[in-house]
Amino acid sequence: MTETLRVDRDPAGYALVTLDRPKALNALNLQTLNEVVTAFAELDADPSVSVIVITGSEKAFAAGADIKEMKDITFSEAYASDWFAGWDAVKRVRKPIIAAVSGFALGGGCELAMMCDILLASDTAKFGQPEIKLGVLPGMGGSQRLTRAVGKAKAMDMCLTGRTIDAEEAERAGLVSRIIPADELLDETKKIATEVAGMSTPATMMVKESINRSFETSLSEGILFERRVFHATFATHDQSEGMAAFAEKRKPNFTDS
Ligand code: CO8
Repeated sequence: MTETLRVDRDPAGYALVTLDRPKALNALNLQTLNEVVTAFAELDADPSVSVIVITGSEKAFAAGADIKEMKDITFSEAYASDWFAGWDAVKRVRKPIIAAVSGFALGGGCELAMMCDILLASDTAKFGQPEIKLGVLPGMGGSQRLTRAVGKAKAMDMCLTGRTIDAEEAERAGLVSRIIPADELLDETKKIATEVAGMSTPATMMVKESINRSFETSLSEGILFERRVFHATFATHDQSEGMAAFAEKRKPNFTDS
């Protein structure tokens, strides 16, 4: 039973996780952290789910870590409990995660979106790392992932001034892959999730693993990793089926095997 989010599995092969703390603009407290990482782990292990979607409300994807919960903790408490290290579990999810962002994605909200694999923005989305205005800095990977996504100049600008950027600027900078009108965001996201879920799941997982490897390794090691994984696809039924279907001019019937 979750209290700060809803989880809906769709027969098309994706699951929709909706952050649901409207009174706090989906601020991420420890309960939300536990519920998100537990839901993600369950969905990652569920063979009926090939893709995970995470979204918020039209007004806010998430307005950051919960400042009210955080404001009185001491350094010792934060250090001893490794405050928010639990979010590292998101990067261990092996199935693709799509973030559908409408409204505010600030601080930890922006950082959660950046942990995902496809980042979709509504035309009302606003991204920012405003922690500097609270006398702190991003603490869930923002200084690292934002820099890799948008480059040093814009990451420094955003993290040092705390300014938010709109969806247009986010797309120009490479932070998001598509902008979708706000009232169509959920439907379009579901279509994209259905499309990805219809691919061979071993192959989509290998795509995720291979692209993410590029952030952790040299180019030549990354290319070698990709080639070995590519070779491995020839051990799957879905590779035979996908290539046979192309030759026979029909739609492939992937079985995730
Ligand atoms: N935490 C807790 N409550 C919040 C948060 C938040 N991050 N954001 C909004 N709320 C609450 C407000 O307090 C308010 O509650 P109440 O009605 O009880 O006063 C309610 O949500 C609605 O918010 P507003 O009235 O402020 O709504 P507005 O539309 O006027 O403004 C904003 C929306 C601009 C998003 C504004 O709420 C805001 O600036 N929020 C804070 C944004 C922010 O600074 N985010 C960064 C937080 S720090 C962080 O994320 C660090 C992450 C890493 C931590 C890792 C630790 C190791």
